[in-house]
Amino acid sequence: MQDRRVFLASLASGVAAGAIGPRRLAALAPQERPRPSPAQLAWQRDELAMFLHFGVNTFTDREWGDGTEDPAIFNPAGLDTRQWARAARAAGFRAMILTAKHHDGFCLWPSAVTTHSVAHSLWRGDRGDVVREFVDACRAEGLRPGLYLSPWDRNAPVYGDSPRYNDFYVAQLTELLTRYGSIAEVWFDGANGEGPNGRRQVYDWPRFFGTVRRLQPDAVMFSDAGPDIRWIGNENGVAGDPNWSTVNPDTVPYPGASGDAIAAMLQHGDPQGTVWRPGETDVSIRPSWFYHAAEDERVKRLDRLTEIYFDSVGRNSKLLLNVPPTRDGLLHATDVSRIAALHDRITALFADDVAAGKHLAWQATGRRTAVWELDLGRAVRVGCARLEEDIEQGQAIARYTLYARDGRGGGMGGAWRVLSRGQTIGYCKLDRFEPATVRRVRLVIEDAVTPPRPVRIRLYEGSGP
Ligand code: FUL
Repeated sequence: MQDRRVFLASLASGVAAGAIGPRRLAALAPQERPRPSPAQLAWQRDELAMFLHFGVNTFTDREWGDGTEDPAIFNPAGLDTRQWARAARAAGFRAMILTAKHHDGFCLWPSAVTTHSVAHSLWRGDRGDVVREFVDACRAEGLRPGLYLSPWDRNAPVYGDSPRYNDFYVAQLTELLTRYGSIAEVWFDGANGEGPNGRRQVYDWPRFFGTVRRLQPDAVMFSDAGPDIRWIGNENGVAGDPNWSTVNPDTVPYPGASGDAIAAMLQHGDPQGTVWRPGETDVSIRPSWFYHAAEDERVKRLDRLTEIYFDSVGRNSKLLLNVPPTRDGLLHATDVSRIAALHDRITALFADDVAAGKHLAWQATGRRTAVWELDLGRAVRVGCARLEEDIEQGQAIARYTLYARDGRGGGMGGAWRVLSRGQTIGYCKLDRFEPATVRRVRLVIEDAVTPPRPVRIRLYEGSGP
């Protein structure tokens, strides 16, 4: 087992775009630090993606189906994937990920290797294909499609007969990755239950990852163990603080592994990490992942969603917010209005950057320290900062303090006071603080893992709830 783990880890790091060998950071020149691939950059810049849990569980009112469902129960009479995509786009989402197959094994596309699929439901005769309608809707609304294909399959008779199930799973991956055009993200969860024969399935992760790379070289792969995107380590909508996009791949050898060191690596990443593998924060807008009418009054409130946004996007992560379709095949009106309200609030909070164009000199004060000053030109009230590193060059900042003074008496007056302190920044760090009237702002970089580069500072009046 140990050998296999080491092998998997080295494969995962080798498969990761931009991966470098497991040398110590101290030996690395800045240009050797891990950096994102174009696909990882595009993934991060989406900021918001919608997760859609949909399948036989929607009709049985369960969260984990056991694979014995009659396909005939799947009958979303009013299914309208354009309604999903329009609601997502209007609320600022840039990607969507659909559960093409959950643990029950029921396929939302007509898979040739199983009868547990939409092709054996009554919906749309035997011609239904939810994945096709989903991908078409994404394209029509300019969203990037992603697919979740559960490795754990409680229906497949060959599950637990490892080589045979791995063939079966690769056949399903191949169908999904060859029939529907470009797929932006492939989502592997780590759940791994007992097979019907009592044996555990040993997944051939190297083969799965290799299949995706070969068939969709521009897709990112998500799992606890990447190789491109890592799970953030919880389903509460909270990324770690700090949250490094670099990891040590040996710490999380395969999806589904657990332990304290793994939990910490998922939450925080590792400033010494040798591989670029940013964290994705998945959370449901409702208590459960699948739609249950009993939860219609328990859709997360706007303030909670705003907190989640600050704790994920605002901590150098990406938010994957689950909005599950109903039995009609539509997003519920409450959920749609809640994501629209979130969008309105975020848009209002970040409407007016009072620091735009106001940066003064960036000054290196040491090999790993620097100071960056802004003159806002007039006294303005601010309550929130958005800090951004140029992550195309990697992630460097390890500790900073944001100061301001009110500038009374011609711009230089008033004492410097602390607005916020933090550790790393990465793609986006959102700091909220007690609203203050400020004129001069100073970002002091107190530590960095490589010589720091100028940070983009945006300042806003509102601080949110
Ligand atoms: C987990 C699954 O067991 C849950 O049902 C859900 O799909 C979540 C996003 O991933 O591994």
